[in-house]
Amino acid sequence: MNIAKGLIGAALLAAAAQGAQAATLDVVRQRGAVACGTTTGFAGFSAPDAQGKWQGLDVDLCRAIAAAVFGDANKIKVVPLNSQQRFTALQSGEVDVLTRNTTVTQQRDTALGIIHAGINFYDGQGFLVPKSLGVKSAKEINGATICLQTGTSNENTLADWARANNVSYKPVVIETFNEVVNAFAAGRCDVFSTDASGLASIRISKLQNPDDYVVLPEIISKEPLGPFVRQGDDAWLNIVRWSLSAMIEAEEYGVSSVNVDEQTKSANPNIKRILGVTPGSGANLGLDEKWAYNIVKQVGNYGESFERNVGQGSPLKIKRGLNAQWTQGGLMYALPIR
Ligand SMILES: N[C@@H](CCC(=O)N[C@@H](CS)C(=O)NCC(=O)O)C(=O)O
Repeated sequence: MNIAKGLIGAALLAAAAQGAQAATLDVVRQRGAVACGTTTGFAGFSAPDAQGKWQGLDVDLCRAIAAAVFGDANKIKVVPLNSQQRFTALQSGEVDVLTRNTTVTQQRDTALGIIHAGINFYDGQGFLVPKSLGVKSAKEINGATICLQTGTSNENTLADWARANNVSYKPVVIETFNEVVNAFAAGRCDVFSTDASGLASIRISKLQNPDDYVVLPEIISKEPLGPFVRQGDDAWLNIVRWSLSAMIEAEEYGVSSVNVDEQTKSANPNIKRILGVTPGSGANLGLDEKWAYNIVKQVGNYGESFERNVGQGSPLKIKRGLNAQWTQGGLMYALPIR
């Protein structure tokens, strides 16, 4: 009787242990790399360069997490995912974090077993059209065929907007990014609709003659883009959230990859805490006290990453706009490291 009970107890324990997820930080350390889900190639945010090295604002966030965890921003494993595949890849443990132009919505943040860890790009949905269409405003696209990618929030947002504005359209929904872009380039649809950042990227990096296309002035939604992790691992959620916040706060205090060593001598108590000169924040995260120093030194602050990848130092030339610091009229407001 007792033996039988013991056996059942052991079986239950084993089943519980199998069901429980190992701590993500342990998995990451064991692997020796942070596995980040990115796009399959979306210039400025996550795409391989001519040497095959992944670059972009979202890749920088992945590198920042690696710098925080390992003191080495190169310890990343990039897992390219199309829009449809991304949530399953995170849920199943194939990736530790999604660093991939993903809009935070209430449904995604609650019902999918995943949770966001901050916002690294404030965006909104828009429209890209060939100039030859002769359309100046979204209100003139009645009756158009519109290209969209499967598994994006863009499908529903467009449907809502069209209904509210009495616009009729024919959706052409395609699963992979390259195919949907090719369909648009080949004229199989009149309009491409996705996040404005996506439209800027497609126009510059995917279309033969960018000047033949124009992004219409209307932005029809809020698309706050940010990293996602699995629910139920708060320690890992904190590491991702604070890695992003450290990049943003470093910019606020003028700490950059160029001056970070000099800044370790700063008398400013905020800078001393960010750079681990005054210890505490590293221990709080279970990381080295130089976690944020390593991020800034190896990846740069948020502004550096923005300008290099999508801003004035890049072909996209996206303006800071909503992504400027709160001190400059934008929405980037880092949680204080203290
Ligand atoms: N922010 C929207 C759209 C994000 C999205 O997946 N956009 C597409 C079109 S720009 C994309 O990144 N595709 C790249 C890929 O599938 O590799 C969302 O979260 O649903």
